[in-house]
Amino acid sequence: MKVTGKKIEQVYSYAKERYAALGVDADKAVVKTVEIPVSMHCWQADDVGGFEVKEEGLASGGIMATGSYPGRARTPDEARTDYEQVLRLVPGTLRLNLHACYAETGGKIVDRDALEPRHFANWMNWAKHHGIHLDFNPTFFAHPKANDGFTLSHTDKTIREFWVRHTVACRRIAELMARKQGGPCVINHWIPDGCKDFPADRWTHRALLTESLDAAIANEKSVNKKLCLDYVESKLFGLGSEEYVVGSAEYYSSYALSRSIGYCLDMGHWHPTEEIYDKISSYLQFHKKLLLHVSRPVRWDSDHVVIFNDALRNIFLEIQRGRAWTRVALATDFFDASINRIAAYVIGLRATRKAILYALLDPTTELQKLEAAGDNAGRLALMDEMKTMPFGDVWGFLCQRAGAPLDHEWMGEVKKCEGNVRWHRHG
Ligand code: RNT
Ligand code: ZN
Repeated sequence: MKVTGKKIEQVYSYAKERYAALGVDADKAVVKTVEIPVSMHCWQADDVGGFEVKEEGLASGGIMATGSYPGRARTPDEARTDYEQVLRLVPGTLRLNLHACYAETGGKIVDRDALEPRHFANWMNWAKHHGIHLDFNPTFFAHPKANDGFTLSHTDKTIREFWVRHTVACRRIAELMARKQGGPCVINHWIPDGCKDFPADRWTHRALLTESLDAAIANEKSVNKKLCLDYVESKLFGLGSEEYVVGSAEYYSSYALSRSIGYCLDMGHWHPTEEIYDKISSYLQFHKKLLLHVSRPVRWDSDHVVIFNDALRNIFLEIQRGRAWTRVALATDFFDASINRIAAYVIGLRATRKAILYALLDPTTELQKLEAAGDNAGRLALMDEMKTMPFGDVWGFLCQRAGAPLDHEWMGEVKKCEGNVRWHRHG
């Protein structure tokens, strides 16, 4: 059934009244929701493979996409075609979050420490053409010098220095991206460093990591820190680093705070039942800004496609209730190779945008009033009633206004081009 534009406006105007009765301005929420930038990760399109010309002896380095659904992007052009379709199907401001291994070096092997902005010229031109900004990440995995599980914290100085040079090279690329796009570029540093079983020395790697990060970031003055916004991402465990991860939450939150750089929390990087919503108001007492990696762990850091669930809504509700929207940067981080990859993007990005809208429609003032009056039952009742408010009608209106399809429409478009892709893309 085709829902007409007029019908969407009619149901929206009823929904708007319902929210207004709770002191919430739905028009404002809709406008603000589409303005909040969400940085879309480049790596769902090709299963975190990257496009660099590779040397021998690769390892997965702690990241692995599972599944073999056809249609993986095999070239940067195929990936960009996929992103373009995603941009058409997802409402709101998107950025593109690139990894260094997506460099285009014209068929030549260029090692990670020799990467230059020109290797990302196609990406910058593409982004400019589509009016979107870029973010960036050094790639510390899938490389011979990451094969034994340590990079910036390796006990071998030459290996550490290689990765320090890579980090600096990436920060220069990020700075240039920022200059070209006329706005800062977020660069996120995640390293896989750690080991499978009990190390006899947990201390040395952490001390070495501090030395490397200081050399590459804190004391590296050649990069403009207003343009290149550095974040460090913590993790509890990874594939092959189950017992010990050098860059733990305690390590990186302390490092970031002591060096005035940003801290990144990924939703999947904690104990299995631990969620991050409660951490936001703690970290933001002391940190200036947080980068949030929007992901969905299923029993472990599995990077499932993000859906509109409590874990996601609670994060954005926290940001709304603390009026902290300007103090967080949002980036998606999931990869599922077992389903259509464009659909994966659209599901995850639309869910993220929905959860932002859901939070902006929260009757925060009313809830906080009830709490101040000691009416805890009233607070709980209103929180639960919000779940059956006509939220979907506001979301439908937002999609229409942003020129994006409604929820029941976009999958048809993905299916239409899936036939083509299945036919052409092998391997
Ligand atoms: C890995 C981290 C990291 C990566 C990307 C590809 O556990 O979550 O953010 O997913 O850098
Ligand atoms: Zn992450």
